Amino acid sequence: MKRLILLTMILLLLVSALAGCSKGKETPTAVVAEGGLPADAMAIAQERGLTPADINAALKTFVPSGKWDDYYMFTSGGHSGNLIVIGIPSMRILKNIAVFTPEAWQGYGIGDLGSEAVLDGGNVDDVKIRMGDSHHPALSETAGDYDGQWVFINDKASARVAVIDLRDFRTKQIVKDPNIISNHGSTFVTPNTEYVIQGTQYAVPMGWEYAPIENYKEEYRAVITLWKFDRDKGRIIPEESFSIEVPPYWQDLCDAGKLVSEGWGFCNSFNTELFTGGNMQGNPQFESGVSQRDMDYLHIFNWKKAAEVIAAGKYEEINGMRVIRIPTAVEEGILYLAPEPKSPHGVDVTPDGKYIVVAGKLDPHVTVYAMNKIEQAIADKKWAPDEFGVPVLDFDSVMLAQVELGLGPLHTQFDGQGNAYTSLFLDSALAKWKLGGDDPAAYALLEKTPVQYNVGHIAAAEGDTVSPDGKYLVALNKWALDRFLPVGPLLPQNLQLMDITGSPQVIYDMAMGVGEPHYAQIVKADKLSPINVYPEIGWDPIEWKVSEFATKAGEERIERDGNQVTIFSTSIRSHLTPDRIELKQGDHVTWHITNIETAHDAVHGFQLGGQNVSLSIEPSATVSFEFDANNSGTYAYYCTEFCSALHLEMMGYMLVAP
Ligand code: CUK
Ligand code: CUA
Repeated sequence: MKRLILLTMILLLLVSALAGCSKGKETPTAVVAEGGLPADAMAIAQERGLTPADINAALKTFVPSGKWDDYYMFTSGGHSGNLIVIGIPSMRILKNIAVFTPEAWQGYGIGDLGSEAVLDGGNVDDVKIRMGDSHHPALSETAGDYDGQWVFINDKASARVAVIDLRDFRTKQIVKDPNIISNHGSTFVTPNTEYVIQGTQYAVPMGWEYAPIENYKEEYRAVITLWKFDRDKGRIIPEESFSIEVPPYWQDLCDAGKLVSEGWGFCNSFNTELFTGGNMQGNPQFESGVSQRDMDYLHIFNWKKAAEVIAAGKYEEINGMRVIRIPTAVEEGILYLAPEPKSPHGVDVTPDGKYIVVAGKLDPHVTVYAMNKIEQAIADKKWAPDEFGVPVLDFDSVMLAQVELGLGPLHTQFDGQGNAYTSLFLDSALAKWKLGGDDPAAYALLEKTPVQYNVGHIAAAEGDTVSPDGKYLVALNKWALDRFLPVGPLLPQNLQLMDITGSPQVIYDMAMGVGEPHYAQIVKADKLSPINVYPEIGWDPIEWKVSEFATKAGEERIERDGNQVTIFSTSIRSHLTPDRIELKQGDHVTWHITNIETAHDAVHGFQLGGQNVSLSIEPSATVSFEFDANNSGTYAYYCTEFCSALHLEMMGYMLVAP
C-alpha cells in the first residue's frame, strides 16, 4: 500500500509538473523540478490516512491561496430564500446573495430603501413577504449559451421570480404572478432570454380567489407564464409578459427548447388525477391520491406562437396579466400534452435540442421524446383530447426510447460528449447513460456511482447550454447523515463535486450550512465580468445611475422641515460625517449615506443601535433609509466593516431629545 501511495504521488507530481510547463513561471514546475518530491508529502499522506484516490481528489480540487476557481456555481438556497455562489473546483462559498429573504451583511431589506422596494415588488396583497423558497436559478443566455449577465430564480412558496444582476451580484427586481400562489417550473430562460418561463405548482382559482375545493375541476387552474425580459432595462416587464392557461394538473419542472426545438417549451406534471386531499374526511393521503394513474402529462407549448397570438389580441386580461385561455391555446396550436410515466419530476432538453428527457419518480426508467416525432404527431393529428379539450398526443408516436436506470430517477444533465447523467433519489446514485440519437437501441445505461445521500438535482458544467463542458458535475444531496461533524438535528446539505471526465467519481464533499439547494447552474468564470466599484460616486445600485441623494465631501448636512429631518452623510476611512445628529422625539428621519471611496473593497457597513437598520455601503454607492425617532435617548451608530486600523472610531452619536 505504501509503495502504491508513493508511486501515485510521484506520478501525480510529474503530471502536474508537465501540465505546469505550458503555464509559465507562476506554476510550481520549478519547485518540483528542483526540489523533487516534497519530503514531507508522504508523511502527511500517511499520517492523515489518505488513499491514492484521496490524493487524486485533493489535487483536483485544491485551489492554492490567491488563485481563482475555474467556474462559478449558482445554487438555490431553498427555503433560506437566497442564491449561493460557489467556486468550482474548490467548492468555496463566495457569496450568499440575498433574494427573497432580508440579510444583514448585504444590508438587504433591513432598512435600505432600495432593497426594501425590491422586496415590496413581491408582496402578496397587503402582506409583506420576507422569505421565500428558491428552487431553480437560470443564467441568462445568448444563442443558447450562458452569457454571464443575469441570473433569475423563483420563489415556489408565493409564485414570484427575481432578477439578479451579475455586474454587482445584487437582486434588482422581484415580480409576483397575479394569478397563482405557488410556482415550480421556473426559472428557465428561452435561448436568447426573450422570456423567463414560470410554471405553476399547485393549481388554484385564478388570482387565488376563494372557490370550494369541490369545484376543483371547474374553477381551479394553472398557468405557464412567460415573463418578458428587457436586457437594456435589466428588468422583467410585466405589461409585456403573458400566461398560457393550462389544466389544474400540478405542473412540475419545465425546460425551454433549443436549436431544433427553439420556440417550444416543456413542463411535466403530476396529479392528473385532479385529487384534492381530504385525509380527515376518509380520503387517501395526497401522496397516493395523486399517484393513481400510470401516466401523467408532459405539457408541450409553443411560446413563439403564443407571443403572436397575444400580439393579435386573442387573450383575456386576468388580474392585469394577459392570459391565453385553454380553448384559444388549443385552437391556435399552442398547447399539447404527451403521456409520461408515473409522477415525473425532471424534464430536460438535450444540448442539440432534439430530445426531451423525462424522469419519473415512481418509474425506474427515463423516457426520451423526440422533437421530430412530436412535430410529426401534431401534423398527423395523432391525438385525443383530455377532459379539458387539450390534445393528448399518442404516446408511441412521440416516445423514442426508455432506459431503465434504477430507483427514483429525478433530474438529467449532459456532458456534451453524448452522455446523459440522471440522479437516482432512492438509489442514492448517479446514473451515467448513453444518448442514442434517433436509434432507440443505442440508448443504454453505462454505470452508476454512489452519492451520499438521496440526490435531488445534479448540475453539470455549462450543463443547460447548447455546448456543455463535461468535466464537473455536482450532486445536490438531500440528506447528509454521517458525512460531517455533527451539528445537531438540522444537518448541513452535502454538495458533492464529481469528476466526470472518465468514470464519475466523487472528489469533494462540501457541507453547506445554508438552506436546501434545489437546482444549480455552473458557468465558466471568464464569462462574467463583475465590477469592483460602482461607476460614479453616489451610485444607486438598484436604479443603476447616480442617486439624487448623492452627497459629495463638504456637502454633508442636516435639513429640517417641521418634524421632517433629512440627513446627507458621507463615509470614508475612518469617519462618518456628520458624527453628531441632534433630533427631537417624534421626528421622521430620512438618512442618505454616500460612500465617497473609489478603492476596491473599501466597503463601509452601517448599523444604528435601537433601530432595525443594517446597511452595506459599497464603494461609491449611496444608500438611504428612514425611521421615526419615537423614543428619546442617546444612540450610537457605527461602521460595521472593519475597514481600517481606526475602524472602531468610525462612529457617531444620535441624540433624540424628549
Ligand atoms: S426540485 Cu428539488 S430536487 Cu424544486 Cu427542481 Cu427536484
Ligand atoms: Cu468603515 Cu469601518
